Amino acid sequence: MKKSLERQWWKEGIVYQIYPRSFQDTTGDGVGDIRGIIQRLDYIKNLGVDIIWLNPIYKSPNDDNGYDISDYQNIMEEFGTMEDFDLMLSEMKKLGLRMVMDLVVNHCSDEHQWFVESKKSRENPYRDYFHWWPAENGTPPERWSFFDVASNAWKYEKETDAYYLHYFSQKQPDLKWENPKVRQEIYDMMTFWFDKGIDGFRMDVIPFISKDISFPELPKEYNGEFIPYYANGPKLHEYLREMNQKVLSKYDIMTVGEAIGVSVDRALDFVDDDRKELNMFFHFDLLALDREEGETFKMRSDQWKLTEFKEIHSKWDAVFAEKGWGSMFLNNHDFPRSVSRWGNDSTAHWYNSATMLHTFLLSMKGTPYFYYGEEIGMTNVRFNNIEDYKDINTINRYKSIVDNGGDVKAFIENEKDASRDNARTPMQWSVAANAGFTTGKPWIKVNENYKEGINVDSQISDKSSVLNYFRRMVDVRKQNLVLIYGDYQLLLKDNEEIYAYTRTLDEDRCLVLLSFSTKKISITLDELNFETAKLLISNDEDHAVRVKKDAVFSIKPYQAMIYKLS
Ligand code: TEU
Repeated sequence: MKKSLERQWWKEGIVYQIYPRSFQDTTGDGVGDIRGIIQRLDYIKNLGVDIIWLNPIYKSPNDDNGYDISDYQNIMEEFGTMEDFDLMLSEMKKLGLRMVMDLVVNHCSDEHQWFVESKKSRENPYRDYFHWWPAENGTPPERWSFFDVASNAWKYEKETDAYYLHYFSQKQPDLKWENPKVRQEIYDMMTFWFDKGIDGFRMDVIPFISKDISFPELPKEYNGEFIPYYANGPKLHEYLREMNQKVLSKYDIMTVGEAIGVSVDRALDFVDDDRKELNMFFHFDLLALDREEGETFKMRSDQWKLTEFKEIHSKWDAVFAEKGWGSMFLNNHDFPRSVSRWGNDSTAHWYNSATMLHTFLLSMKGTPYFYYGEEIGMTNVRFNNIEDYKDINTINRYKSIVDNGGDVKAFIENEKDASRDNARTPMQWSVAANAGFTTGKPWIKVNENYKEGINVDSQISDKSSVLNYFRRMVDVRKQNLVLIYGDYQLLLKDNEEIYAYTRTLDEDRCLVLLSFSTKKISITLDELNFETAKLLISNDEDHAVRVKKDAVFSIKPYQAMIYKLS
């Protein structure tokens, strides 16, 4: 049997990602908390999902909303206590929900005890936990940083007359994985959480943990493409195998790496079952589709094409056809809301496109990951003013534009589509003040469209809501193993409006038809046998008319349908 057909709970499960800061506040401080998550577990269970992934909840000064951890074995004060955490975990277990935590170990916070010690003196026992460049060796070779105003990943420290490396903000120093003590600390910390009973880790920027630590000067070909030059380093797989052997292999858990910079040809190095490294990862190809070439944050000036979208998914499906396993997602805390980005959030098309995208994620091979609020079709907030943005990424890029006399107006326009804060606004629970998220002042503004039907309360009682479609579609996936394990085959490859594919497992075969168009489209699919076809789901009451003889479909704007063919 193909390895990819071996049944596993993490292949059959559906993941629901929570950004705890924005999910549910119970204390009135305007920040979501663990008690809030506990309060909403019944809601989550009723969605039909199985696994909850929590963005970081560890102690953190919040320079990058928890991705700067100052204590890996404690809880962020704003979120609650370890008792709250233990209660949340046991409540989840009672409901049969699994919990995946975020593992952020390329870097920690500069307020972590390790770094506080490390910067004290060159002789400090923690000195070698981080990458230091002594100033007497001259200015360190250029390294680019994501969140640094000057895009410089080296920060000078006077006390010890040396620079430290930070691929992200100045408050996120990179850990030195080459030091076995660092690795052991991390494995012990992972063991601590597994022993509590968590079910896995999502691994933040995992390919960055290994670097060429001789820090060579960048070659001429560099041209800003930093990933091939100073991420995915020489010891990456050695570390992942060691981590697997020392920790992961001891538990029935799942792992998903955030595989920035990993292309199809290297994919199986991470997730081929025989290599014993990770179970799944998130690739970045889709995320780059609507951005300028080589730019993470700049929107493309022309429109992305459906054929490109199909090509990415077909290419990645093929990689995992025999071994390994994929992961499917359309948004997360780093990228804009899926309906605004891949669908169409105008009044006319919001419902159909949000439900069409649900149909897509839940009918593809690979574990589907949903992001809180996606189930109700939450949209981009599109802030007009820099003061409304809370994300260090936007704020520091803004500062750098101001410093360089750049076009501030164009920057804000770009952020309306590109910013991470689009996806970080509070969960929209009801029409109550602040969408029922908090009784206080929310840490980030709520999207006002909670008043116009984009909230849980209004949708839960409405049979034909985005939310209830989501639940129906979850059911369809669960009832049809073919949608989980079946082979994927693309049809109508060159069609720019309709995404059509089949899924086949032994005798079972489904046809998925998805419109990405604002127009009514006709297609012919005469190569398939529709004799016994049965409609499993459609997001439009007045669903496609199938003319039996020549299999002509007339598909409405953003319509989605799944037919069981045999
Ligand atoms: O993101 C890594 C990453 O590459 C992002 O910088 C991404 O390119 C960017 O967010 C696009 O807008 C991870 C986390 O998911 C992110 O939230 C953290 O800020 C980052 O690592 C640092 O830990």
